[in-house]
Amino acid sequence: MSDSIVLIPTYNEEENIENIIRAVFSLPKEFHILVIDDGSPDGTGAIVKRMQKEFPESLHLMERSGKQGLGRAYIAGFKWSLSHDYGYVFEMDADFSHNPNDLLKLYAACHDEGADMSIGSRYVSGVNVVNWPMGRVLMSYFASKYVRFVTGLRVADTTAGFKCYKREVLKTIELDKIRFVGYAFQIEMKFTAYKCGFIIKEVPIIFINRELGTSKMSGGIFGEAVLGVLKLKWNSFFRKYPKKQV
Ligand SMILES: Nc1nc2c(ncn2[C@@H]2O[C@H](COP(=O)(O)OP(=O)(O)O)[C@@H](O)[C@H]2O)c(=O)[nH]1
Ligand SMILES: [Mg+2]
Repeated sequence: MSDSIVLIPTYNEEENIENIIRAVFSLPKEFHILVIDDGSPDGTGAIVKRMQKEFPESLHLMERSGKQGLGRAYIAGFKWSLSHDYGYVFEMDADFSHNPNDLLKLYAACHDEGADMSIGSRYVSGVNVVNWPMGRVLMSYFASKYVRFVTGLRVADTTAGFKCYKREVLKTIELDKIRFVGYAFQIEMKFTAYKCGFIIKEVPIIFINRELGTSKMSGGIFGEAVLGVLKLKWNSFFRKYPKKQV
């Protein structure tokens, strides 16, 4: 049994999925994995099923019908994790933009250093993004500044999707009230955790653009974030957030 589960959402990641699973399972600490696959036409799910024979205890697969967006996939994964006994729940991409070795740093921040949520952050010390086109780096960097300005959230990398949550955070945040699906989903999760009084810690990481497969994010996802942040802030004036139990 492990106290930690790594959620990996996938849509057409046949080039990456096997390697990322093996990389997580070769870490010095034991992590379990839940792959949340949105019916990838390229057969990502079938690869995971084959590997489950090799890792029957530690590799889990949730198959969903059709591409429903990153946020929906994670919400389903969070609920699954809560119905099992995991104390630490991680978000990680399948494409090696997030280095699986950094799971250990994210875990340490929550397990040993008092954080309730830790974030693998690209912008906590300079800009640590490798091989993204300059336009995308600038967009992501200034998007984070914009989010900080509008929401008051004191996090440098607000759209980061490499995270660790203590179980209590996911139990307290009302998951059914989380509405966004793309980058805005990542912002909404951090903002809600902050409003509930949880301690958030950023851990510096280097984000490397994928070498295999293609990005699934689109302009619509970006648009959702720009307006979504304003909505999030506005709605927060009228919402009573559940508080962290001490
Ligand atoms: N289940 C699921 N996974 C998704 C969806 N969209 C993206 N992903 C996965 O989310 C992760 C990040 O997506 P990616 O395309 O690399 O985004 P980028 O790094 O921002 O360009 C990858 O593991 C994708 O396979 C979706 O709609 N459903
Ligand atoms: Mg990616």
